[in-house]
Amino acid sequence: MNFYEEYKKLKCAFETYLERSVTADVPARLRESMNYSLLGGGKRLRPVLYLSVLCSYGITPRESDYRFASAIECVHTYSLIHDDLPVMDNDDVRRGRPTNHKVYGEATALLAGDALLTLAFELAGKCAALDPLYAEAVYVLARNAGACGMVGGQAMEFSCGTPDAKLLSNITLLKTGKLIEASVICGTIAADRKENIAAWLDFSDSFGKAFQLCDDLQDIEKGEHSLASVLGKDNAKKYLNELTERAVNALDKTDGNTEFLGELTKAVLLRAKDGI
Ligand code: GRG
Repeated sequence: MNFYEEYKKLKCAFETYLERSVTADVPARLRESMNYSLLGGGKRLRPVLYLSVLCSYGITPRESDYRFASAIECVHTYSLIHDDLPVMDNDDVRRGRPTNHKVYGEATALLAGDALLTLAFELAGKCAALDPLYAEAVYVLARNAGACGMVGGQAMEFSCGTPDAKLLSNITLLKTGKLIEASVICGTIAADRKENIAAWLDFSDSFGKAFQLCDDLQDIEKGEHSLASVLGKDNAKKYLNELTERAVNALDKTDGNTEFLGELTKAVLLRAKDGI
């Protein structure tokens, strides 16, 4: 199986589980709005990262792992819905479709985001209730998603005017990096390989920075203020290559079979996510 086939297989197995996340007893319009964003495409990068860490240690993902991976995707989806709202980025289009609030209105979109964030911790909490191995992963997900993580990064972006390169890097570390870090570290915890956490932190640090830079580079022509625009296109590309190399090298120290993750890193960061 080549890399793209393997990615598709993991993504499909995950999506089959994800489809069951929002149960039929949720009020109809709220359920529709939640599923509009949760099941409306996306690369599923964070769940795939979580599942691939397990696979790197020869563990076939268990039902609890698909459940935990769904929790991570629920957090990601809520952040996108809220980020698109008029009070935040005011975006009309996401993944080539109208944003959630354009279809369901701002109140329902806000509630769909709230409900997805809550559902995330219902799913993650169920994993921990069934197996204490996941308890620390719930803590890591909460910590990285919240005020000291992703939400904190978003808050800094809104309150800092025009940030310089250092501040932009700090914002990225939190806003984009912390949920990627949580995906990788929760996978390490679920694999019961905490002795390898330092190497996975190294990997996720470089991956997270590079992922945001990659996104910045795709939008650089729009004239948005970003780390890529501050560094300039050529320097940003050079830095992206360096970070990608650092991420791939960090994988060597994780003590697992990381061939797939190495391919994933290069596909996401250097091939502009082609085929994913
Ligand atoms: C808490 C409201 C709130 C926001 C948190 C994550 C975030 C901050 C905002 C989302 C907007 C954004 C462009 C963030 C940068 C990270 C990023 C590139 C997100 C998009 O992730 P992908 O490419 O999305 O994995 P798909 O569509 O593939 O799921």
